[in-house]
Amino acid sequence: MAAMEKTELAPFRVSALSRALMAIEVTLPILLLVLGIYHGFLQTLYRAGVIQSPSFAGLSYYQGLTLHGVINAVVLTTFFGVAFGNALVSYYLQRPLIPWVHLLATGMMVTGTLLAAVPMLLGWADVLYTFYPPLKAHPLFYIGAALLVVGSWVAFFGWLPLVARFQKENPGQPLPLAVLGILVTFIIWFLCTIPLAIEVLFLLIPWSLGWVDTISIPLARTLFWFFGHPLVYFWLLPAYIVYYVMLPKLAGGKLYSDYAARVAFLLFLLFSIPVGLHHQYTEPGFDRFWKGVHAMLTFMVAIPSFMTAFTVAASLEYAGRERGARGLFDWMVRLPWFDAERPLVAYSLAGLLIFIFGGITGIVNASYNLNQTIHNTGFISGHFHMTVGGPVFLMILGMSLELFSQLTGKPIRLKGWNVAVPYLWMLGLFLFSPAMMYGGLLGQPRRTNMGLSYLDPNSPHFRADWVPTAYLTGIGAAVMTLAFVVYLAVWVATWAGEPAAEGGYLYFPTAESLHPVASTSSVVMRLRPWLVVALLLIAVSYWAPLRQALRTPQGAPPYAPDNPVPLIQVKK
Ligand code: HAS
Repeated sequence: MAAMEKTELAPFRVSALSRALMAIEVTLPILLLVLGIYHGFLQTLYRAGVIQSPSFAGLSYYQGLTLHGVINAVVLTTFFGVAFGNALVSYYLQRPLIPWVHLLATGMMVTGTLLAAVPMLLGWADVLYTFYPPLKAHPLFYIGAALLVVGSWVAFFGWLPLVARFQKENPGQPLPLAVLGILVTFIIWFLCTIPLAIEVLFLLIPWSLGWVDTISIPLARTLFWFFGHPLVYFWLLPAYIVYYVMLPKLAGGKLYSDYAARVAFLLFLLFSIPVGLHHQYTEPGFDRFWKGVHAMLTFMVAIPSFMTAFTVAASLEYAGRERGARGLFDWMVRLPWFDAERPLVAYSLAGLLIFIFGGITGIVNASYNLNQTIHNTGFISGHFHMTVGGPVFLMILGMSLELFSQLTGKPIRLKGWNVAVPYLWMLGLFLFSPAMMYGGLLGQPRRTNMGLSYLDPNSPHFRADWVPTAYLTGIGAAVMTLAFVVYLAVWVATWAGEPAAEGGYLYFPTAESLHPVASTSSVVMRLRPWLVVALLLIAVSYWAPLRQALRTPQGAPPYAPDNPVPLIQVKK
């Protein structure tokens, strides 16, 4: 018999403590984002030759790029994942979070972020968000990053007893889809941050403290990418939760298939981790065979996204037809694209449209031979801005504002402006990313602290064919920055407004499934078997590459990009 899932739930009132902590979790990263976005914009101005020096505003090129990447890709996404998870678990399980766990988790994350900010602002951690050795940071940077990650683990562990109690008290009732989604997200996160912890604790911190002089580059990079690709699904899956669970209802319809949504989340659990070598195709020391295995598995991890494209499009078509659409494409027009009362629809639709191109370019990157052409070029920056800078970023903006409004009881102000933000951002991104990618195909590097010299006709590095793409990138980034400024205005107006209701009530509109929900005895209702297969796949795919990384010669001294001289002498 098909299981019964309760979709409509009453608003859930969180405790005063949780309310305050969640408000911090959504507000702090948005404040830091001001710095993150500013430095992203500066990168493009510098690359387009508009600003003359890589040390504009007192910060070096690599320092600005580090702030941009770490704030946008690590701090913002981790805080949002935890805040959204806290809200989903509280609402869908209708249970309060464990107060001391919530306090400990948020406290660790905030402390870690502040600790890591100090060396970044002082220029002692110009190591970018990948903190690849031989770039070396001050130990505080690594310790701060570790605290941020462990804080997010604590939050996740705090949800598990609530899930167990829900299952005990509701036999025969499936885990709400949103809860399954967030659990899969954080299981992936937990598994993939273990190799990161090993890299930080056993390689980077001792090296940074000067206990050892050199570091193994292949091993550090392999451990990093063991973490670094699954990381992108930690970013993406919260957006998928909204697309599956809330968007169909907000658009006026139903979720096409709850079953397909569950399978997609579970396939992410299987395939999002054993793929990291696709970031290392060009690195020596690993057998081609294992690079090929990771390439095949990377194509597998695209499947749940293809399923999502189908299921979400079918749900949207259903919604469009419920709204009176006729003919083949009319349903697209009927969707509430600009409904200021349902801004999450705009944030979702813009994100989905962008992700069509972000996803396709990911498949280009994954192809072993095509990757040789685009690796380390602007093509990669074009790709990831249409993924993490598309669906992920827009969902973080849209949902953070929604959560802020629910926690404070203050209705969102400047509603028309708010609904314009995702489309303005999309417009900017559709100039920025293709220009970056085309530049990449012309050979433009993905990072450069020689920006101006490429555009200066008097320089020996001058490349006339790079000029138009560098300008277009800058124009696109200006439009994206404008979109963020509008968003900030909406945020400030909302914050400054009067509450219209008591704050602290969480409510998420939730779609029913058009097709029956699977039986609770079905394998898609159980996490454990999928977890076992996921662990097996990880073991098989990483066993040999890790051995190969350990076998390659050890020992690189540190290197500072803005001062290209080794910082310390290697002891003989
Ligand atoms: Fe990637 C590099 C491959 C997805 C982020 N990626 C990166 C980097 C980042 C990143 C940050 O194989 C740079 C890392 C660095 O610093 O070096 N990526 C892939 C593949 C996918 C993929 C195969 N990436 C993502 C996502 C990211 C992300 C998601 C962030 C959130 N990526 C690579 C590879 C590299 C790489 C190589 C290394 C390259 C190198 O050489 O360095 C797949 O998961 C993509 C599958 C997606 C799809 C799209 C489905 C479309 C959907 C939208 C449907 C639209 C609808 C709207 C329904 C198949 C779901 C309809 C509505 C209407 C109204 C019409």
